[in-house]
Amino acid sequence: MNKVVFITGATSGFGLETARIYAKNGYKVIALGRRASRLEKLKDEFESGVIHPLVVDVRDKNAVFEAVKNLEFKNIDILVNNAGLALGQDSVKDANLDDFEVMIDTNIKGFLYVTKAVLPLMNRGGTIFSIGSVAGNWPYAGSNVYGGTKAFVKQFSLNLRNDIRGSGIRVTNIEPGLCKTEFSLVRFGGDTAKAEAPYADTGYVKAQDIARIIYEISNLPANVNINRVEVMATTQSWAGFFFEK
Ligand code: NDP
Ligand code: 8X3
Repeated sequence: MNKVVFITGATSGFGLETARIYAKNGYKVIALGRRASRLEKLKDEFESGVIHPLVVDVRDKNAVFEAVKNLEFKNIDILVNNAGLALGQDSVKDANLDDFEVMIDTNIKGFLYVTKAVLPLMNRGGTIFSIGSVAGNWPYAGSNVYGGTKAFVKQFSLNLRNDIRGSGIRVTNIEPGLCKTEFSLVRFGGDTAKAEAPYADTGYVKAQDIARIIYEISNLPANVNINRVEVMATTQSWAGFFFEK
């Protein structure tokens, strides 16, 4: 019997590479995202019946619950709650309130809708992954609401572990630092120069690296729960405190 993995944000970046690694290793993959054409392309990479596209906006509560209710799979082994985004990196004073709301609706509310909808289908021994961020652990200028949403993801994931005690379901929060995906392109509204700048003249983690970490953790023995994993590029570290002079 093939194991089943449910991945949100499977059209790009971490989610896409995570879908690929599980599909290559014999899992059935439920791949959720808004861009149907990308999900179809992913489906065509594998034999029929491996990738199951789910075109859903995680911000749409009814659509999330309806899609999960209508799944052909009634048991899920792994949930990768990955869909999310940052919009802008301006100070609170200058930032756009609508952007704040989109981040909250996607990274917090959408994340919760998926968790609530999928949790009843999770198998004993399975794993729920949430994708937090170093931004949920460390402050930086312009991270304001984005970092706040990822701090929520971290704390909620730790609390979820307590709530599902006895279920045998594991919960792991992955907290990546600088990774090259479409994340920055989205954050800076499609401005390629701004999006490329963070990656110039430095190293970064690749989406395939995060996918591998998720895959390996899910295949640890069932008695082992990794609570949190913070992942940075070898070239990323801290700049220290700032003192106004
Ligand atoms: P990408 O932009 O490459 O991928 C984001 C994915 O999220 C896409 O598949 C997108 O699909 C999906 N998504 C966004 N909004 C929605 C929505 N409303 N409904 C459904 N799907 C949605 O970025 P990453 O792969 O880098 O990001 C994945 C996660 O990792 C995010 O939660 C991000 O915050 C986090 N992260 C990223 C880091 C980085 O440096 N790259 C570092 C730390 C954390 P579609 O647009 O087709 O709906
Ligand atoms: C993405 C990493 O440092 O841009 O979550 O916030 S960062």
